[in-house]
Amino acid sequence: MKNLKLNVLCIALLAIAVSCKSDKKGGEPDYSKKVDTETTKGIQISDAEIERGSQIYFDKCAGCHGSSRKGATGPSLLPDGDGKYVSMKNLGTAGIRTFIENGTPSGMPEWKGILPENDIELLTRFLQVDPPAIPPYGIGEIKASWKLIVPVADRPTKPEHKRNIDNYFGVIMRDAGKVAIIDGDTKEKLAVLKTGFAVHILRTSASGRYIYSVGRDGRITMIDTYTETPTIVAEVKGGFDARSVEVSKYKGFEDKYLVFGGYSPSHIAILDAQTLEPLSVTTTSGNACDGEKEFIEEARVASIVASHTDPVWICNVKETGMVWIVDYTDPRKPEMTQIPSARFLHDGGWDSTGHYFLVAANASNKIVVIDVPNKKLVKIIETGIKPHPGRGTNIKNKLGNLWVTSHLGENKLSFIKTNPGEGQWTVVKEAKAPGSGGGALFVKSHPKSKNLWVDRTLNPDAKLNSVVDVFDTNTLELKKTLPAPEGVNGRAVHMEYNKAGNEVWVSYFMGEKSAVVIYNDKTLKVKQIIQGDWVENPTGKFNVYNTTHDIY
Ligand code: DHE
Repeated sequence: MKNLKLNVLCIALLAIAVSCKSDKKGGEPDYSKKVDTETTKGIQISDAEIERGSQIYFDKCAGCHGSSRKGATGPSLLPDGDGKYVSMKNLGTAGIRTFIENGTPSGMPEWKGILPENDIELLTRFLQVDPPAIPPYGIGEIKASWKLIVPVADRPTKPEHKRNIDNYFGVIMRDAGKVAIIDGDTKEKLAVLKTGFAVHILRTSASGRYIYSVGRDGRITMIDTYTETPTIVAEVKGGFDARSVEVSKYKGFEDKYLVFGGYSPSHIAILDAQTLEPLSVTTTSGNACDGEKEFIEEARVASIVASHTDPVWICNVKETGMVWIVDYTDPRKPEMTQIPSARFLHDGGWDSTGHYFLVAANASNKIVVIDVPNKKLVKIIETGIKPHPGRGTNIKNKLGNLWVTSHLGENKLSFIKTNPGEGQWTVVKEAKAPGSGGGALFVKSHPKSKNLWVDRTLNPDAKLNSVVDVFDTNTLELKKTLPAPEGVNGRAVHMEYNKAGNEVWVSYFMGEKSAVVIYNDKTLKVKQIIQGDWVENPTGKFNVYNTTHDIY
């Protein structure tokens, strides 16, 4: 019913947008180099603008609408439509602008005030012309981009310092294209490393020694924490665009192999985790999970996790809704098992036993449960509008062992029972944060904590997107809402515990006063604020021990 309401709202917005259609705006910029090609049919756009438009699109839109603009979580944005959604040409300049500026109730953020006016104006034209073709990118191209900066033989064999690597934090400075390594014990900044455009996530090797980053430019950067100052030792471009990377964690394979999940091209690449030399590439294009025999070329790899009990990674293919279990025993010829589930697979994590993997199928409002050792689908659970768990989090109370997800499309936390007994693999409880609307991206707890932390990053209300809510894991009642501390502003995003489980680090980005705020998990008081010229739009933070051992 709620879904229906949202769809009706979207259609209403669309209708308003279409009725506003007008290709001529007042005060048009002066296009000195106009190109009026056949495909553009009256839309004037130069080659340089196509290039710039592609960059903005890749950075801000491709994640939801697909690299080739054929749609994913968001609708297709093709000039002539795809028979399902309105064509961009029909929507027209003013209609496209309405969407970009205001967003939609179903989760598209409003870009007014975030994207410069010039960029919004350019996008309104860029979307009405054919998308530029994506060139091929296979193992040869990956190898050509590979840089082994410090060969294995030249690296230290043990740490050159006495610091506690287990409590290091890798912190993403998204817009700066950098990763800061911070000593979680002393809170000192140890290094700020140039890692590539808009790094998305970090993962650590099974030993905890190496930190790997991957970002929207498809670049993987490998950081060694054994050196006095953390150093980049290798890098490679696995594709044009990516969101995920993971390493082999099974006994005997520690720090051996790395998997890269490509958004564009859609492929799984396996690399040597010591050097980043590519070993194999497998396309993920294929038939969709729901038996429609629909072949999907742009089948992007979303979240990836590594099993601790088997030599496998779980790679979630977004558009096909197929969960791939990739056995890396022979990395040049990996064995792949595909499990049909639901669309579109996005983010997910382990239950507390590490036997089951739970992943959001956000376009169908479901959470998919996979029995990893037995390579089979256990259950598909309806939770709420666009579940967005991050890796989710595991808590325990009288209801049992519960895995938690937040939702992007509505104000709801869903608690799924994971241990055997009545109610296993069902939502046994729901909770709401204060205020209305969704926008929550991440949840986090720790086995030693009685708190559950939730953000509301994409809620359009600044009063809600700048706070974090803390719930009691026993009662599942709200304990406290923590506003941005004085001297800090922006949107609160992503929480991470320290190794001891008594501090929580929260990022503030997209404001004028970015920061990483460290809270005492017991008192919920601010312990320290990390700010400075180098703290530029921080997003994800990854504690080495928790990331290595999948503690969340
Ligand atoms: Fe993310 C995780 C994709 C927008 C910050 N993001 C993920 C994962 C995927 C993904 C597939 C899971 C990786 C894994 O676990 O292996 N994210 C996407 C998108 O496609 C999307 C919607 C649009 C885009 O263009 O990227 C998107 N993500 C965002 C943001 O706007 C965020 C808030 C800031 C940013 O980087 O632009 C953001 N995503 C994150 C973070 C994680 C993440 C911090 C890791 C969470 C974790 O704890 O593991």
